[in-house]
This record gives sequence, structure tokens and C-alpha cells, in this order.
Amino acid sequence: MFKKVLVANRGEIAVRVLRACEERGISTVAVFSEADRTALHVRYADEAYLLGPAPSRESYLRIDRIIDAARKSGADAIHPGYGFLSERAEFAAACADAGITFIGPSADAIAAMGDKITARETVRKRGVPLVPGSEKGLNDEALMAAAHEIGFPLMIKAAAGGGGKGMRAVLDAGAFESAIGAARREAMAAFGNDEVYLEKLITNARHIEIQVLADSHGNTIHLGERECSIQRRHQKLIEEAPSVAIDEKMRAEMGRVAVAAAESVGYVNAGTIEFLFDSKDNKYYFLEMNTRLQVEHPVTELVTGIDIVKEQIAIAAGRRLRYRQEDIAPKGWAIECRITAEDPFNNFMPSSGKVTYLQEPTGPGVRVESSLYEGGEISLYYDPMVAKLIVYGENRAEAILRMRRALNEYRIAGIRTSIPFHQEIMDSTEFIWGTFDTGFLSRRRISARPPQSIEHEQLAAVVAAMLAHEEGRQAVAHFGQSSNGDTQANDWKLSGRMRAQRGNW
Ligand code: MV4
Repeated sequence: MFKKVLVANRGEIAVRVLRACEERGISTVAVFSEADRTALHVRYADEAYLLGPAPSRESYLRIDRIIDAARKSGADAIHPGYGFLSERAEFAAACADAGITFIGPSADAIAAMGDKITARETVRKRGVPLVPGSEKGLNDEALMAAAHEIGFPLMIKAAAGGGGKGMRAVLDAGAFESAIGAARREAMAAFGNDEVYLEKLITNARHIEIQVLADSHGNTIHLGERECSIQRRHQKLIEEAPSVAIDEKMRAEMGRVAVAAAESVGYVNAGTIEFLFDSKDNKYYFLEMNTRLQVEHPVTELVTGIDIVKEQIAIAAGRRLRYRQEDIAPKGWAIECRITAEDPFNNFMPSSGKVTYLQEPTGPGVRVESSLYEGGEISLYYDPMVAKLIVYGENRAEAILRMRRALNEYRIAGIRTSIPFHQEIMDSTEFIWGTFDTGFLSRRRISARPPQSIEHEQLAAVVAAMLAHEEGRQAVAHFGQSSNGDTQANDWKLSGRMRAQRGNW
């Protein structure tokens, strides 16, 4: 097992990884920029090394300086966290060249999944369903021909992109030629690679991803799904596990397909396969594979009881996974809200400043992953996410009510945060019914004023409806369709709401 691990990241994920090392009795090394001298992760680690000035390109993205810090500290492994260098094949290679273990997949696996067209063609050979799209190496003329075959509307995506970066929808042939040019220019500027590809646009789909864990002894398993459809400009804001949209049969099938996708590149360590799920026809399509630990990993940890970061460390140290697929039985419901230093009442304008007061929620089923502390400074140099609030409940109704309670307890003064946004979502019918898709936020306008707490009887209706829906789901699962073609759940929903209005829910 490693004696000393360097965490090449900052903020809440650096603290998260440092904690996992602490619990495994591993010494810890932090790295930091000038702007992070007093940051929580620096204070938490056993030792810390300055990388350089605040801008990421001078600090957290400097492979040479990070390797240098690892050498100076005698770290025998590096955990990249997410973002920054976590999906840079050249960083994984630099670690290997320096004789330092990279806690993640091989440079080859990162590269294979990093090129989104190669990834599609690799997993297709294992029978993974793809969105109908174009193959590698097409020039504009060939792409035009492919576009007419695929049909409109379609999506133009950057081969070196991912996470929605460099992606644009094209609704008809007339807009296609200019869109291709713009997409290539954008891809070149963002990734230094102007290759683009086409996919049929899947409308009103859900973003469902499967967590995969693979050791270096040929054991690859999945830990169930996460629903991540509530995104703003391709930034996930709320994630949950499991998803209301898929049943046990679909879960097993998507899990099997995700494992096959990971095995297609000889994947080792934690990874996530992203799918689009079309509940209109119960079809799902491979989007891409994320070759890193994800922000939203805690929701999977809460429903499986598995510490994914500790598993990553054990796998990188050559240990065998202690689980087989049949040991994985997700239980209960988890929801995560990303707390960002942004003002939801001012178009999510980033907010900076000193945290003058901090009161974090606690109590049953509440987990906070955060780098905030009273007196700490939030700057504009880095991603605005400053904390994650994750709750666990026996079912979705309890998880939503618990999230409402925890959000109401959360107090952060000195900066504006996305907390009020999350409070509104937890009150919204579309979220409570679980009928949202990736277009959810584009259909909503954030109210221009802080939400009034809903009246008790309204809350009663919400709770009753959720519980009825939950019972209904179980009833549907048990009894299937009712006579008039509606699912049993709809009848239960109605009765739930009616029961609440009578007050005897
Ligand atoms: C799509 C799509 C619809 N059709 N591809 C977004 C992030 C990246 N992982 C891929 N994403 C999508 N790819 C096709 N062919 C819808 C999404 C998508 C999305 C798109 C717009 C706004 C929000 C979204 C949330 C999740 C997924």
C-alpha cells in the first residue's frame, strides 16, 4: 500500500481524497496556488507545496511542477481528483515516467476514451448501442452527406470535447454549413483539435450514467446508475441515485453494457459511462466515458455503502476488488445539490468574497463535502462549486424532504450561493414527480425573488403526493397497468393529493 499520496487538486474534492488517505493511514501531500495559501486542503494535509500563481495554467495544470512536488515530498502516488489534469493522458504518462503511481486508469485508456469518435467505434464493437452518427475523419463535404443520412435535428460535437463542451444543435440543413465551420473553430480554440462528428439529436432525453469499478485482475463491476439530467449549460446541478426512469431490468442491462464498454479499452480503476435515456421508447445510447472520479460520486457511495475513493486507492495499489457483481445491491435514495458561489437571481453570476458566517446542515442522512470555512476567501480564479450537499433517505420522498430540511439549515454569509435555486427545484412539481428531462431547466425561469416557503398544506400535498407516488411505483411494480391504461401510480397520485387537501394524509 502507498505510504504517501499527493492530491493534485483543490477545493472540496482535494479534502475528500485527503480524508480517504487519512482513514487508510496514508501520509498526505497537498499542492496549492498563491490564491489557495490558506485553503482548507492545504491546512488539512500533512505537507503542502506551492505550485505557482493563481491562474490554473500556472499552478494546478502544471504537470512539471506537480511531478516536482511529488518527487520533493517522496509521494509514491498521485490522485488527480476531477477536472484539471484528471483526464489528461500526458499527465498519467508523466506520473508513470517518474515512477509515481497515477490513481486512475492507464494513459492509453484515457486517450482511447478521450477521443469521442474512437470511443464510439471501440464500444460499438462490444454491442454498446450508439446514437446514430458519423464516423472518424470526415471532411466537411462527407459530413454534409452524413448529415443528410442521419437526418435533422442533429448535434455537432467535438472529437476532443466532452461534457457538452463544443457541442451545438443544428435544426435544419440550411444552418448546417455555417454550424460546422463554427464548431470546428470552437473545437480548435478549446482543445487544439478541430475534428468534429455528428449525432442524431435525441430530444427530451434523460442523462443517466453508470459507475464502474475495475481492478487490475480482470474484475469489472458496476455500482448502479445516477440521474444527472438537471444541468445548466452542461453543468450538472442536481444528481440522484437511483433514477426514477429505469426499472430493475433496465438497470441490469445498462450496467452490463457499461461494463462491456469499460472492458473494451481494458479499463482499470473508477470510471463512468454516460448514456442518454429516451423514456418515450425505453431506449438508451452511449454518449461517452468519463475516465475519472466524478463530482457526483457520493450519491453512489450512499446507496451502495462503498467508498469509491478508497477503492480507487486500493485498485491503484494492485489490490483485488473485494466485491463481485452479485454483492452490489443499491438501497435507498440519495440526492446531491451542488452548492456554487453564484447568484441564481442574477443569471448565476459568479460571486466572490470572504465567508463571514458558516453553518452547515447535519443530522440524520446528511453529508456535506466542502472546502468552506469561516474567514475563507472565495476567488473567481476557479470553478464556482464550493460544496456539495448530499442526503440519503429510505425512498425518494424522504430524500427530497430531507434535502429541503438540509437546504433550509444551510447558512453561508459573505457570498451569494445557489442554495435558493435548489430550494425552488425541491419544491417544483416536475422534480417531485420525476418527470424532468435534460430540457428541464431551459423550461424554467428562476423566480426573480427568493422563494416564499410554501404553505404547510401545500407541503402536505407535496409529501402525500410523493409518498403516494412512491407507493404507486411499488404498486405499479407489483400490479402493473390498471384497467384504464393509466399506471396505478397516477390513481394513487390523485388520491394522495386529494387526501392531503382533506388534511388526512
Ligand atoms: C446529446 C443530447 C442529445 N442528443 N447528444 C450533454 C453533455 C454531454 N455529456 C452530452 N450531452 C448531451 N448530448 C445527442 N445526440 C443531450 C445532451 C444533454 C444535454 C443537452 C443540452 C442541455 C442539457 C443536457 C443535459 C444532459 C445531456
